[in-house]
Amino acid sequence: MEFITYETEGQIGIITINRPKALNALNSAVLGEIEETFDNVDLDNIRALVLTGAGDKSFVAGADIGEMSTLTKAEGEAFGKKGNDVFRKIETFPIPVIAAVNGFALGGGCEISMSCDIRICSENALFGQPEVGLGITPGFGGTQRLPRIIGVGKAKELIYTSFNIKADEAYRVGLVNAVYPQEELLDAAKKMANKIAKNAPIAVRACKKAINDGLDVDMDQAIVVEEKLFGSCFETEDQKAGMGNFLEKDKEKKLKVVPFKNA
Ligand code: DAK
Repeated sequence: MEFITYETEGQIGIITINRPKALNALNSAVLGEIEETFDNVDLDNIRALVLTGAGDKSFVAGADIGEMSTLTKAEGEAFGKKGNDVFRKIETFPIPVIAAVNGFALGGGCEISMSCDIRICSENALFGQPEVGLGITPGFGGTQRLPRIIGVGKAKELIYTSFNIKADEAYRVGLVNAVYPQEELLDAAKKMANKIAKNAPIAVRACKKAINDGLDVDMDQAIVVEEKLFGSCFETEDQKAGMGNFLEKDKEKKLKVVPFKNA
């Protein structure tokens, strides 16, 4: 692949968007490679992913303005659909995806980070939806995910004004969970991914599905979503081993790490 690096370390995978000439901006080729990378993740062995950008300046500086500038209405819709399909794939991917935002996260960059489950960032990160300044609306889910993550009022302010916010403000409004010095960011993301990977994989996947699917429906339906996924855990070896170990009288065994299995 030309623009994506994918590495695995034990049970986690690290996807790096690598297009330094354009600050990792997303053109059709990059979007295609991101999709292909996710399609090829070995879900039998990998339990969490980290998504980051190459270099120490930019996570993703948006959709590629050069490529977009000459689009017709139909092409614009097609480009928007391509991005949205890839971002939705990330959002609904069976295992958790952590965005390690290591610099600019503007437009499509902010949007791809919001399609991940969790965002952490470096101190030099900058978030924003500058689209109205370019004569367009956020087109890769920004109008939908930003209000869901930080609340309607703040999201409308950021989108209408096209103001960028720095890492500390992103943390204050809940767009990111934590801020790290640049050189510590990737390790922090990997550490979080490894913590996730140590837990029962089927239960973790069920949690992601329960949270995502539950947020799309009213509370009565959401509770049913949770009940079904909760019930499904009782058909797993992980549940038997996890609870069995807890109930063991033998202290040694009780504290033993459960050898969680995949489906
Ligand atoms: N696209 C293409 N190239 C970009 C780019 C981008 N978004 N961002 C940066 N680059 C390129 C620059 O053109 C420059 O290339 P060369 O001139 O060296 O060839 C190189 O990266 C370095 O950038 P700068 O020289 O500008 O670096 P600075 O440090 O001075 O500034 C910056 C960094 C990130 C502040 C600045 O580059 C910048 O403002 N970039 C644009 C940021 C932005 O506005 N991003 C949002 C793009 S709009 C839709 C689908 C999706 C979207 C909308 C609609 N549908 C079709 C429905 C999404 C839209 C967006 O994401």
